[in-house]
Amino acid sequence: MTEMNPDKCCDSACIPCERDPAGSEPFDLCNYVGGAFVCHSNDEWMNVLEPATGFRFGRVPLSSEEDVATAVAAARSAQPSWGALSHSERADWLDRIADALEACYEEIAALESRDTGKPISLARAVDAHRSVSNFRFFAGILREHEEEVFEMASATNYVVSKPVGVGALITPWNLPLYLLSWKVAPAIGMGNTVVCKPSELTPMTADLLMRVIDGVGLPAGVVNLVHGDGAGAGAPLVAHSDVDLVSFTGGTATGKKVAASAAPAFKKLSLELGGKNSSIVFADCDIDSTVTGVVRAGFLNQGQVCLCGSRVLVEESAYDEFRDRFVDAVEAMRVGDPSDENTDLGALISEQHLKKVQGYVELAKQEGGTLLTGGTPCMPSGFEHGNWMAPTVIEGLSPNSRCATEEIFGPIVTLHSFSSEDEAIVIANNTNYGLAGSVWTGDLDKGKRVSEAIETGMVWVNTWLHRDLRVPFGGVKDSGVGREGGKWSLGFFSEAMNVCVKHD
Ligand code: TXE
Repeated sequence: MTEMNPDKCCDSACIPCERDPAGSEPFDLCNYVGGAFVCHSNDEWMNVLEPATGFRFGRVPLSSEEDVATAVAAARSAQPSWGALSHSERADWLDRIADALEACYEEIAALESRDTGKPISLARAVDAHRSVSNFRFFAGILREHEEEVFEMASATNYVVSKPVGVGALITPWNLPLYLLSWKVAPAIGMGNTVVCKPSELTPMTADLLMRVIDGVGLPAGVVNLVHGDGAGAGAPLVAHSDVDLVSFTGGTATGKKVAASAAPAFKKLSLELGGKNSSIVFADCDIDSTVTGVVRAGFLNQGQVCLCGSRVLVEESAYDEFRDRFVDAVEAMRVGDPSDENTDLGALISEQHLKKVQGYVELAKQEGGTLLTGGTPCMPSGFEHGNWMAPTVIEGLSPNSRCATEEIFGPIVTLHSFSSEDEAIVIANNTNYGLAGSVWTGDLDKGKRVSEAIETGMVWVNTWLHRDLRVPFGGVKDSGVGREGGKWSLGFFSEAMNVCVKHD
């Protein structure tokens, strides 16, 4: 690992360049290309800051188009032999990676918590757990995967799933390893080779995954990783002529750029983008479990999950009681040190993002909203340089207001009332997004009926983020294109071919 070059330290405007007290972190990250950790071609770096403290605890390479081209070439040369393996041989490799990840479970949780600012309890229960599960799950369904056969009177049709080729896997900062593993596992499982481009804001666990992959001895070039920002590395990767497939998770605005770049070359494309999801609360719900569930849906990961229920629609007759119980529960959440086991909410990802989210508090006031709680920075002592915001609940906004229809991606929930099932559906559908949602009711038939009427990709009834990895995951409208998950991932990361054999 290249030692940090002190005179390349950050400029005077940055936060004190304090190393992690334990001093245990690899400070300068490298790319991983062709089975080796390599330096990037220029000397451009970006500081990796702890969201909670603002301290720098690493530097990430700002790689160039040249670095991207080298990684794509390594993936291309490895693809034929990797693609020639059987599903079960590749499934064995996924299990080896899962085993090795599981062995560093606590390291994943601790690193993810430091890199994203999320509470350690969440990093352990969600990020670390799902990263291991993703590899295990796809190993399992790969082994079960049987090619379909369609018989005719005079012929037999065999469906053959062939690798697509070289894939670009681009991931965001909110669930770094959870989302990267969600793409890597099925992509290589179906015989593709990949170039990963994690978010420059949260590169640490992507680096850990490369160390795990290197450690298990995965054939060189199957998985490659280029660190960098969107313009310097992401865009050249999507545009590279030898990239056959792009799986992107991130913001809608960026998704449009990715689509515009990939479309002319007819690259296979999956876009998991933003969301503005409704939690619909009917008067006949179990209010205790609903308050708990809707608070979790609204504020998990400081509201930085595309599935978060950031607009809460409550049936008129239950509104006052629900609102009061909801605000009490929000105010009971502990905001603080992400490494503290008792912390419920950590820091937001960056100062820039904090300012964006705080801007919506001001906008809400201009749009006629009333702050019921939060809306202010809340610096836990000792964390003055962090990106802190109290969980915020706003009522009185029109459901058509910008705050109620634009993705804020922070700890802000708006409350709205509705008088009928039909009105609830109209409000839920009045955003440009269509990713997820939840419905809380004692009448399960109504729960299913209302869910199906919402223009979205997935809805939970009386629960939230209850995940079966076999189901389709993805959205409609500005929330993206395509589905991943289970057989949908296997289908996306392969080309289905039909061979028709005539017989007498
Ligand atoms: O996403 P970006 P960010 C939403 C949320 C958030 C917004 C921005 O609204 O505020 O997206 O988040 C790379 N070509 N979600 O900044 O900018 C970039 O380097 C190719 C929802 O994380 O879209 C990073 O690796 N790549 C989302 C990745 O794209 C480019 C979760 C995502 O960056 C690129 C996170 C380009 N032109 C944010 N520009 C969800 N659906 O879960 C950037 N990148």
